[in-house]
Amino acid sequence: MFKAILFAALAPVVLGATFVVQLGLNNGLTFTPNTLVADIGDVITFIEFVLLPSRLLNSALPRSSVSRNHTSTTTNFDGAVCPPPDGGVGPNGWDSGFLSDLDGSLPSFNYTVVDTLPHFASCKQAAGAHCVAGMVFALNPTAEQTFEQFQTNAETNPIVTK
Ligand SMILES: [Cu+2]
Repeated sequence: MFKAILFAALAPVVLGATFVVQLGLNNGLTFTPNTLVADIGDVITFIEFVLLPSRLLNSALPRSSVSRNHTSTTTNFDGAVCPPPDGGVGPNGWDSGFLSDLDGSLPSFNYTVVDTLPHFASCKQAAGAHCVAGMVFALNPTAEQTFEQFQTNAETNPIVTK
C-alpha cells in the first residue's frame, strides 16, 4: 500500500526529460547547447563545466580565468538585453546566480520548465560583457524570435548601466 502511493507520487517526476547545458565549455563564453526545445516538466541542468580532460589529467587546475564563473539568467529578447537583471526576466524566468567553478566544484542549477513559451537567457558576468560577447541561450525559440536574432540583439546591445 505504502509503496503504491509512493510510486504514484513520484511518477510525474520520472516522466520529464533532463537536459544538461554546459556553461563556459573549454573556457568559451558559451552555453552548450545554446538552444533547447523542452516541454513542461522537463528539467534543465545548467552546469559550469570547463576543460574536463584537464580535470582528469591534472588536479592542479589553473583557477585564474573569470570564464569559470558564469550565470544563466533570463533577459529580454530585444531592447535591454545585456546584462540580464538580477532574478531574471519573467514570468517564469530564472537566475542561477553565479556558478563559480574557481574552486573546481562543478556547481549546477536546475530549472524545471513550466511553460512552452520562448525564454532567453544570458550571463551576468563582467557587468554584461559576457552577454555582449554572445554568451546567450534560447529555450523554445520561435520562428519570430530565433536564437540567431537574440544573439545579434545581445551583441549589438550597449551594456545597460545600473
Ligand atoms: Cu559568463
